[in-house]
Amino acid sequence: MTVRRIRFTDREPAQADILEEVLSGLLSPKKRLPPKLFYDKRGSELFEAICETPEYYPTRTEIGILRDYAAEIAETIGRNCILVEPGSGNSQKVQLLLETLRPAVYMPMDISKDHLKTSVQALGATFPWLHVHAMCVDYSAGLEPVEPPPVSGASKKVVFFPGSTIGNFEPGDALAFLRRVASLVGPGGGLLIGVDLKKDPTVLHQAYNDAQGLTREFNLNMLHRINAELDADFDPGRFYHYAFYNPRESRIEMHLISRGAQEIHLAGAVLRFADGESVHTENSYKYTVEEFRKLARTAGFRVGSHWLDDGKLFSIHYFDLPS
Ligand code: AVJ
Repeated sequence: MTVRRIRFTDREPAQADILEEVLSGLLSPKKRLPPKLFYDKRGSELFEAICETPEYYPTRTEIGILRDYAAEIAETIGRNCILVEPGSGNSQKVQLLLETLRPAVYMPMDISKDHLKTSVQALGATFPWLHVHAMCVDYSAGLEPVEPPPVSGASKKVVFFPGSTIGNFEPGDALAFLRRVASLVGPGGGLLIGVDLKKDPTVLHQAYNDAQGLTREFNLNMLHRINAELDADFDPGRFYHYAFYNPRESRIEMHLISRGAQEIHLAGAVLRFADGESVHTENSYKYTVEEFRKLARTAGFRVGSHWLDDGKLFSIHYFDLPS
């Protein structure tokens, strides 16, 4: 049995689910909003612009590692895998691997339907031999709906999770996520994952406080989005972007800080903000190579090779499960 060359499954989250998450986050004693809400159309564009800034090193560094080691990485994984990418965005990074890796099928998953549709079309045109099964889904709600279609000649399942997106998870949630990946790929399966490394806190600080103010716009865009999609009346001009490295927790924290006391209306609820009160919008955890290998081992993986850039800013790891 084979799949059609391009398939699209739509499980886009309903507005009602987003509203529920936003409300519960903003009604909790420590206000928070989930980082996945950054990525509407404008947010995705801003993120791509952040990746071009001199300060934000992770994306270009990871791309450099993928370029330099594509052949070695592909050889480590082996041909004809079922390649699953949660949070694939514009699928830019996987393109550096496809020609050498030659997967039996590529399964990009993303919460943003427009982004996904555009990138699937581009992939289809650039890689005419490639089978694509795209899914519009919120993978943070679980990897269960991702069960790949049966593909003839497929060797094993491999999850590709670049970009240090794993850094958005609390360490306990990161472990739970790795366990879910392990159960998705099963015996013989693998995980290729990009992880940002611990480094000079000033370098980290600058990466989330770029001089052009794009990270600031990206953070504040969450409020614009909530206004537009959930009928709220945030004045983004009355919030500061505040991002810093918390070395005790090994994480960048991004916050929106209320300038003065204010009341915001959202779907019939009244939200009160004290002067200086924060909405925590993102954590971005940093690991050493050893710390991350340990986490993967705890999740049941066998640790394999890893690849770094010369500056040791970023890491890409391959882990697998014995067959
Ligand atoms: C896409 C989650 C890896 O944490 O560095 C960039 C997002 N936030 N600048 C990160 C982000 C602020 C990014 N991740």
